[in-house]
Amino acid sequence: MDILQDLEQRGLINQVTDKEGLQKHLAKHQVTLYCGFDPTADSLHIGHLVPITMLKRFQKAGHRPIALVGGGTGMIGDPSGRSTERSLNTAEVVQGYADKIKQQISRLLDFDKGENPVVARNNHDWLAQMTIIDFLRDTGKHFSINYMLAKESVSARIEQGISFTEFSYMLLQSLDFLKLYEQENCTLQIGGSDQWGNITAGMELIRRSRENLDEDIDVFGLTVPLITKADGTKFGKTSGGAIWLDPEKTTPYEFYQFWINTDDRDVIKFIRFFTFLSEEEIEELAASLKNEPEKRLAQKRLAEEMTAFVHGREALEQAQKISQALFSGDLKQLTVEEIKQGFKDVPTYHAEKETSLVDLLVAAKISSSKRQAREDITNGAIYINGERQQDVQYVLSEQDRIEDEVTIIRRGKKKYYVIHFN
Ligand code: 629
Repeated sequence: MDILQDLEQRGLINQVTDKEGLQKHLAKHQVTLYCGFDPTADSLHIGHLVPITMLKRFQKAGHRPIALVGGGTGMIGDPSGRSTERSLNTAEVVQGYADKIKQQISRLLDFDKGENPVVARNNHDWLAQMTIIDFLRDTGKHFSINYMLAKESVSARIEQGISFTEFSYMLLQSLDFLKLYEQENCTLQIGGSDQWGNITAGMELIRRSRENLDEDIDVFGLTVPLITKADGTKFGKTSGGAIWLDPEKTTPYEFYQFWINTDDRDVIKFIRFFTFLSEEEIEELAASLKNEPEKRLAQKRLAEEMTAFVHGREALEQAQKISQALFSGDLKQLTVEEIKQGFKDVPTYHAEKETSLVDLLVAAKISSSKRQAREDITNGAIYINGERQQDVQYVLSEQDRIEDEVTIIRRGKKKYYVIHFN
């Protein structure tokens, strides 16, 4: 099976400029392709994982992917898929984001390794050098305003308004494709469906600026679909915000849990989209989902594959350990580090070292009054580090502190509180 058939089967193709042509092109050559990532934040998020794994799929198929960081375009701001103008970041901020994003991509894609390594480029290298006169003469002259106004990214903003800055963005991305075509023989650009207009504009620029050179120009564009969820909510967002790839922003445990919580109706589709599992393995997971959904084997496999891919095997094992401890209630096996990951969104309270359980429950607002606290304890609703405590006279001591730092109180089945000691 060729790469396009594999992508098709996985549902990863939204639009292709010339499917048969591309199929032949990929069969005949080792193709250099690229995808761009603008430094608009200090981290990529899970929405970026589809194009990143796409680059890897092409690499595995023997082609040569370029990951382009938009150090130049990030200074301008892509209007694609956005209803309002972006606010500009300073050059220092964009540069800082670009460094972080390059690092992140390099960890996921193993730059410079093996036979056909992933190549990293930064469009700041050529865009920042360019003079305004060259830009308007050599690039601008190939585009009519009519063509640019007809692009979805612009036409969708006519009512709202769009600055000349964002309006011009498509020319910069087009220039990138031309540069990479000339310098790297890059003949395919991929991206999300929001990038179709920019990708086809680049193909147009390549054709027009080289039309006198009497060469066969084989360039292609391919987009992946927008990820949708069966319940209609936006993919990749939780109540806590975006799911980031940076472990400092979204811990590996939270990342793992995000995938574990995938809806039954979405899980097989997501496995096709995001993982490298074979069709046979996917069919097996689909059968398990149908016959023994309570086992959640498909969700577990998806969470394992994604957590290992983004954070590594060790972080995956830790995320599984935390999940297991929280599920069973046996928290003593956890380190403070693991507790911090697992209980990031749980209420915390700072207490004095010598404190009675009743006083702590009231002070930390776990129970609403002393009377309620005593009742909660005698009723068996209070757990210290996973162990029920029914003595109303109980005073917390060193033994209740994990690594001499924290105590986890649970009230009822699921309400957790993290107590730090001064
Ligand atoms: C210069 C910059 C290029 C080619 C592309 C670019 C970036 C592009 C863009 N992409 C999005 C981003 O940076 O804005 N103009 O966050 C994002 N992309 C991945 C997918 C996307 C897209 O990085 O293409 O569709 C998200 O899945 O929104 O020469």
